[in-house]
Amino acid sequence: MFESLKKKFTGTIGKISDKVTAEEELEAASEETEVVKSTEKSESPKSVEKPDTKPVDDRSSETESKVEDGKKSGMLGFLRGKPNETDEIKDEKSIVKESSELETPISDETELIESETSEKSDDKSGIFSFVRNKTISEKDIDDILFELELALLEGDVAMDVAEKIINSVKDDLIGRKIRRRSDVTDFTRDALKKAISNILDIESKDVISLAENAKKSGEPLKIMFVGINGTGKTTTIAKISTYFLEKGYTPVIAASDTFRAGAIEQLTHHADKLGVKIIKHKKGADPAAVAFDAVEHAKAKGKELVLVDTAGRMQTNINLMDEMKKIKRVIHPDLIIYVGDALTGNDSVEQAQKFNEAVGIDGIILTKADADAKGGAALSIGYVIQKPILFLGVGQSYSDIIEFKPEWMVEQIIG
Ligand SMILES: Nc1nc2c(ncn2[C@@H]2O[C@H](COP(=O)(O)OP(=O)(O)OP(=O)(O)O)[C@@H](O)[C@H]2O)c(=O)[nH]1
Ligand SMILES: [Mg+2]
Repeated sequence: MFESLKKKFTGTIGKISDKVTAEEELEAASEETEVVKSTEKSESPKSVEKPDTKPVDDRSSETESKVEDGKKSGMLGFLRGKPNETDEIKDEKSIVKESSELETPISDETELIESETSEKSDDKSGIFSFVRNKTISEKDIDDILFELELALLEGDVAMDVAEKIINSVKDDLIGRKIRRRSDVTDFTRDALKKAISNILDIESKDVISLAENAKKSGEPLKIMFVGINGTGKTTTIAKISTYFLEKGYTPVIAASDTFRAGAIEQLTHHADKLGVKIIKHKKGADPAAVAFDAVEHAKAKGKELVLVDTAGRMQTNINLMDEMKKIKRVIHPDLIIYVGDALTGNDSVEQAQKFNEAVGIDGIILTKADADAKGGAALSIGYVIQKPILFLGVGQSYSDIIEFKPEWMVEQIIG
């Protein structure tokens, strides 16, 4: 689930960490070389007659060349990545030691290098993980975040959402002081988590407490399911029935899809398997009348829930959209739930907007999340219409439904 979204975010964390520390490592490496050179110059004036003449002492010429090698190895270390870096740092350290053997006094700067290199060696996250009081700049992260924004858009994340994430991460990171690579990694991960949590932070509905209130009041909780064809409305009603049955509430199902051939039979099949009462009329009957009868039945029998199945309809089909509005007028549902197919990405977000404009949606159930690698709809849909995702459909069996929790989603995609 949402693998591609996860890859994008974790890839970004890695890239930002590499970029921010790589530049600093390079500077640090050449600075260290400079320090070694200046140590030699200031501490061994006798061994060098003129700054640009050849050193008299063979060993100091060897030292010079090793220093140059050290400088190169610092650069190569950056280009090659971690595995060779340990040796290279050791080399630099031994060069420093050698230079101090040559000229007895050990300068403060040399001590500094030694203590820094030993700190590097102790750090398990990598020898070059130590950086010197670096501050993250816009230049460090701009390109990488632009790349992330494009990747999010390709992954069906809505434009507003992608922009909001990028801006929030920028605001959080630019100007942060870091000391080591792990700081960049942690800050970037935290910044992404915060940005995504804010996107998903939409007041949700606790359907169980709504059912409990309905039980106490003696009025059933009426939930109507809407959406375009084939998104999973009927299957979701069977899953939601199971969910409530397990929690001790008894639903009644209204077969208000009187339009599609086989729809009533399909729902009857589920209701029979679950042992749930279904109220149905003939194909072509008025869906609002079926829903009304189901509510009356629930009231008469003291059942806590009415789940109203409706025909799939395109948001452009005016007659069917009007029919849906009529069901709403007749039974006054407590919740209208838009059932969207996660696999259709941006389309399901746009359709949710249209259904919201037409009837007013209270919550969302995204189905087929089990097959959705992109995750764009799950990340964007709630933010775009400012309604909560209540559940995710994660398979084809009755128990394949999970409550949607923003923290869970953040954990899925950032870890
Ligand atoms: N993998 C997977 N398949 C699902 C999920 N939910 C529904 N489906 C499948 O999606 C297909 C359509 O499901 P339905 O419940 O008939 O969809 P519908 O919205 O009622 O369709 P219409 O009544 O034609 O509008 C079925 O094959 C379901 O098994 C889910 O969460 N995961
Ligand atoms: Mg159906």
